[in-house]
Amino acid sequence: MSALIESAAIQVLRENWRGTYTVPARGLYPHQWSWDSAFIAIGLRHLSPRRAQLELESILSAQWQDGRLPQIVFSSADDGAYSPGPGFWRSQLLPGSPSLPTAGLIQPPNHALAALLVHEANPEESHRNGFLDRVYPSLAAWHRYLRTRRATHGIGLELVHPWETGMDNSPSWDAPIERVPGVPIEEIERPDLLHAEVSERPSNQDYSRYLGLAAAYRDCGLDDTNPSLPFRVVDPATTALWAESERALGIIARAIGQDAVPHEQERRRIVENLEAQWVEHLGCYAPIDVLTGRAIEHRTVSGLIPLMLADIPHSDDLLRTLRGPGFRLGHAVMVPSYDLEADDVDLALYWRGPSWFNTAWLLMRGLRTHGAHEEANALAEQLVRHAGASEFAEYVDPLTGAAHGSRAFSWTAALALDVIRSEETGITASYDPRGRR
Ligand code: 2M8
Repeated sequence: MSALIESAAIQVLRENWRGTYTVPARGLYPHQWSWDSAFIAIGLRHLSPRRAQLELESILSAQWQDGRLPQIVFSSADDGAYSPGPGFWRSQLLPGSPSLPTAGLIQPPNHALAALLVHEANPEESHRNGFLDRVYPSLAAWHRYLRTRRATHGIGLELVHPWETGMDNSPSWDAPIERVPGVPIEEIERPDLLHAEVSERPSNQDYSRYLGLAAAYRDCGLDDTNPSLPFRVVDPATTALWAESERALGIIARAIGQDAVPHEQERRRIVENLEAQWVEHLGCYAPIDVLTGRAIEHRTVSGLIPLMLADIPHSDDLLRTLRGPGFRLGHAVMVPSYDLEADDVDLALYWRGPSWFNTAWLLMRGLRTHGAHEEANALAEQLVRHAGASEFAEYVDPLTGAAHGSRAFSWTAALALDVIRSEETGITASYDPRGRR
């Protein structure tokens, strides 16, 4: 069974490969996306260390002078394939832009974690070709940007657009996005709807505000501290990935003879500050609306992802919430993106209920970190099974496993492959179908 899924996953990654990087999905997402590439590299490391390295190095080659890694690197000047495209961002006109056309926003920082996992898959080859020496300065500059430009209130990374969270239309962003003036609906182009059902994508109303907000950020020259930006949130999953990547940076630094201590100190600070996002009565972490100073009180999968951190004080509470009726660990298909008991949960709509494979993979690591090996094994098994059964769907119904969004989605294939191969090679304790770990 898993041999068939494995070869189908490899086929998806082959078809989506564009020579130096992988598109998330043909049609719907025709460029390189930042956090997708990091997840994809984690799968590619089992096929070819060089290809996994290239995947990461091509996103790093689009780094801005201030250190930011862009949400999207546009593969061509073809403006019609995806909106907003290179003509919207006009990145070359902005100060400090790279030579490649990119978006100005960012995405969650999972890159240093991916770089470490790519290295660990084949340390000899990685040392021989100098991978860590090459990527460390860019990754350190990325984290410097995050610390100096995006952590201004000291409670976590501040994100200025729902796209930056990677969980675009999460119910958490409904209230803060209300403040954003939208562009007129008739100006909106939706090439995405040529490739996905209307009912499975954000609405035109959402897009009106997404575009209005992106234009405001572009027009202030990507000034992260500009007081006129109407959307500013701190998000638990992004904060957890930042901490985990800072840990990885410390390990990378030590491996190449650099000072790991600043990364370890920074990680500790991030984890301490994460506590500002804990909401006791929800039993999970929740985003903060920086402009009101208040927690955004929804139970979403983002608030559970900090489980991947070994030293948080609330791991037992998170496990309880995961196992409870809202997320039904072991009973639902993987883990839903939103509380199944919420009045407005939608089992087919993107980040408002369906189960996603990247969050399942992160939670699987979290379960192992906290010793819940049987549940981690069961989640790993579900991840592989539903990836195959859904033809590597972008996301699935959390009760039935029915496929939604695009098919042949790269991070679904990559992470399923990672789970299968990690067991074979023993490089991480990620998957054991026989439940030995
Ligand atoms: C989705 O987001 C893009 C915008 O970045 C979109 O909807 O057009 C999200 O699921 C995001 O997390 C992901 O990185 C991207 C590409 O897979 O698609």
